[in-house]
Amino acid sequence: MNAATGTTVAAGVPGRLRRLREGLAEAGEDAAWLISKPENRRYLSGFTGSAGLLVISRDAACLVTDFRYVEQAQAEAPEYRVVRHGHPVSEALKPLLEELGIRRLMVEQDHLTVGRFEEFREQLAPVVLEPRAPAADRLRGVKDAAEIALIREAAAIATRALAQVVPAVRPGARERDVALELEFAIRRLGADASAFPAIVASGPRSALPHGAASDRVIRPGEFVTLDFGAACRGYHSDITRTFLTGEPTARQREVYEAVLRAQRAALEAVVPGRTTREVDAVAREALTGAGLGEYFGHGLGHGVGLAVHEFPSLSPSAEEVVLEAGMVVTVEPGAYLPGEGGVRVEDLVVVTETGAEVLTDFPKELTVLA
Ligand SMILES: [Mn+2]
Repeated sequence: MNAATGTTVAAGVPGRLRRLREGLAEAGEDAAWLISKPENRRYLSGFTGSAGLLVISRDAACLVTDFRYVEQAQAEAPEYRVVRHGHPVSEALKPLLEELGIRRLMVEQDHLTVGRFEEFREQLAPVVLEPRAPAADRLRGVKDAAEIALIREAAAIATRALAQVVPAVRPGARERDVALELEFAIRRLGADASAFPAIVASGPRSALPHGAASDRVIRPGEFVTLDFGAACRGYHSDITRTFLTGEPTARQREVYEAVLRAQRAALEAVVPGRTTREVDAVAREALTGAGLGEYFGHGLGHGVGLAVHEFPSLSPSAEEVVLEAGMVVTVEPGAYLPGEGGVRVEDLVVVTETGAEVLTDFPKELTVLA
């Protein structure tokens, strides 16, 4: 139960199944999805275990899992018929597909391994496997109130953790120790885990967009980028702030202010009906206008939910998607100057009916820590 909304995330399962089946109608009555991706398994069933396959046809919803998870699956996934499998999995899967009249199995092409695919193709014949882009990935793009409440909680924990850890970001501290402080704070504040290993990148390493925390000792007068998040009951947050460990040089101030202006302009542009590419372009043009366009080599942002990086992608090279209320995305422009250092400012926002609400409420003005 979620205290904020009075609902559970699993309460959304029937609606999610209905939306997935709308897509199945076109595929034909002998077709079913075989869901293997953990996030989609959880999203479509409510089952939180680490192993299991969903078989979803027009009329049936089955969760095939092993001895360890049968009881948990029955409790967490009441919409599903739970089927226990031994080894190989096909010994349980094949008769199930026969019973359900399924002759075509759509598999998640970006998740099922080649080994699993070959094994199932041989052992499940004459059922035909059809690799597909997972439809559930798109369904997950728009969050319901219970999901947004968990992401909001994960974001609040991350911002509170950051406030606690800022005093540890100072000359003489090791990047690795700052990352450890973040980990402690996140867990102490009630998260299940960090969303991902924290990025703590100082000095020239701040020019590495994904500089994992190293043994490097932070020195005076450097940029230090902290990029991290919290995980709460399957849902994630993601935030980045860049600090300075000394009075800024003119160049440092110029680069920081340009990134911050681009970030604020892009946040303003997050409105339902606008597209991912349009919002990306707002930040990109702002940085290009400041002479820093070539130093912003990644997309503006990404969806966040059961996965840290998910649909939709706010990038000039990804599929263009129209923003809708309920989408949760990051807005994270950066400028990375090789050998010098870099700046990124990232907020997590939920798209509302009229714009965007920032979930990672933490100061963004250039902050000197010394
Ligand atoms: Mn991010």
